[in-house]
Amino acid sequence: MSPSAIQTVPTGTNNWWKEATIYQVYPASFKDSNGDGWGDIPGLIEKVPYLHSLGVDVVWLSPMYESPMHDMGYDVSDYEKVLPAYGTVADVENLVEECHKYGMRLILDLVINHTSDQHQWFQESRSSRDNPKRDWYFWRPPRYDDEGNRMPPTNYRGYFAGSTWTWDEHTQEYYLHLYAKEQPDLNWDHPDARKAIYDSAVRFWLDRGVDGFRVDTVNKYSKYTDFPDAPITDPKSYIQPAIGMWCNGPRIHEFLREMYDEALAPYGDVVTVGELANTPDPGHVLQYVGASAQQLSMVFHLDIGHIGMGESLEDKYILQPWRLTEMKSIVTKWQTFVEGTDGWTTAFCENHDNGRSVSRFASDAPEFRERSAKMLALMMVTMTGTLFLYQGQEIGMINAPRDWSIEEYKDIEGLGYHREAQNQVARGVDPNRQERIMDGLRTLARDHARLPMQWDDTPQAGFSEGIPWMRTHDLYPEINVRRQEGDPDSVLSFWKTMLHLRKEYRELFIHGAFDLLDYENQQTFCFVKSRGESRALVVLNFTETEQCFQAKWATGMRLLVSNYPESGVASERLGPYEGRIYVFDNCTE
Ligand code: TEU
Repeated sequence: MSPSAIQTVPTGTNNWWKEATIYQVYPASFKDSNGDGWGDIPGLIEKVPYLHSLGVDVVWLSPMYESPMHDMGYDVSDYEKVLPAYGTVADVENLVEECHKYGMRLILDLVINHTSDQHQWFQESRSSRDNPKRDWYFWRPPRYDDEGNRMPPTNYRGYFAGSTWTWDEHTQEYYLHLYAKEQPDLNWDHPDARKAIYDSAVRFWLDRGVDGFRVDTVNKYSKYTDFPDAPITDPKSYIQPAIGMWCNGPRIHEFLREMYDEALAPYGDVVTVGELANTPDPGHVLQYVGASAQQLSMVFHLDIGHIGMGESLEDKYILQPWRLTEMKSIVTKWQTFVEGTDGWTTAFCENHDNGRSVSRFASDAPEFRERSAKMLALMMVTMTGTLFLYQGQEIGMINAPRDWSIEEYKDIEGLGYHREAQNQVARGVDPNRQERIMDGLRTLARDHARLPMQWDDTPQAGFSEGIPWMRTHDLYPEINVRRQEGDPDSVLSFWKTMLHLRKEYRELFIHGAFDLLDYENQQTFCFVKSRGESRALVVLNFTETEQCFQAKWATGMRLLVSNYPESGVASERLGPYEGRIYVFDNCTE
């Protein structure tokens, strides 16, 4: 069947992206076409038909720009060039064409809170205090303690452990970086810097046919530039979490509106999804995603990714026990906050910054892995909002084996926490912190999402004919696309069916109102979706033992789908990790 004949999200509809399924590709780990061990864009192009057959409408490509790769491309040294290991600008143009040929779209990752320290802009800025680009970044003089020791301008702790300030010997000042020292923060208060960002990072790619962006750290561009110290919340440390000093700053909505007006709106139907951190108030979120705000199409709410993490930034990778009511509260909040508004929401449970959902929220034990993956699929496809799927989620990929050593972990964030813990142990500050951090990384590390995609059972899972930059999962012979494509009972086949069902029941599943049932139950997650006369009941067992739900909820409904083929509608008993969807009859479009 020719690509053009294949049905996708209806084009030309109002806000086409609301009904789209968006699939995130982490370029380094998706498909390597030339055997250098790195995924690349020609490899991704080869897989566009696979993504289309899955039911993907939009590909979100994580950063593929030129970069020293300290943060796997989230440190951009040239927005207008492609990392040679990934390919060329022409390859991206070919990818746009291939996606469009299948009625699909392509969005890129917009990393504009910071550049790489190797970006020409920063190289000029750091060259001298009077360089015209000096203030395109944040430079501040040192402070001194009572003993005359030089100290950073503030006590801020960065995301990757350590201070957010690095000393520059050449110009005798510190520069700000919320992330790695190789990721200096751009000063959005400088109008010339903003204009250059719009030209180089945004228009350059929209001019090449890209359909939109996932906007990295979208609410961190406006800092409190008087740089007050953060409150002391960790008395044993000089550096303190300071997220409130840079999230939702005084000019953030002005900046995002300007970017919308000047760089996005002129291109028409451009979709944007912002990565919104530390914004618990739904009313504030609407200031970003309300259609009338004209800033962003939608945002990710990161708190589902924080389930099981330590409360503080310093303890992020100290694994915490979590209860299902925590997930229910988070999901309910972001499923319902747009009702009656002109805003829109998103649904995701995996991305490149988080451990695998089967391992984190259900069970990757051999006897439960597939049912867990399908149960989570049932939850996700019935969620209101634009649905995001992360590479490998469709085949039930799981976290790296717990016996892998720290040497197999490559991510700057997790390694920063591990190194900090080693230092704390060495200093006698906290003797078992290193083991606790390692235990947390085995579940929560960003690395788990970055193992090579598992295509088949040939060496390296068919990802590369070379040696991959990151170790391939030991279970790839069991968990891979080719094995599942031929199996009607596989996780992959289930996801394909579910994504099709989501489109068939789009009014109910994508646009319906969400109502939680039985909040206090710590074993099952049950909710109703409704739209006009249409109703769906979703019942999910998040445990490895049999659980009950109240059969009366399903009165008058028929079983639409279960991840247990032998389920019967009469049974109010759910097997381990069983999920079901019931609907009222004739409630499709
Ligand atoms: O992440 C933003 C961020 O703050 C991350 O630390 C995230 O909150 C955390 O890992 C928990 O999910 C974005 C990118 O997604 C991430 O990969 C980059 O490292 C970061 O920005 C810097 O660009």
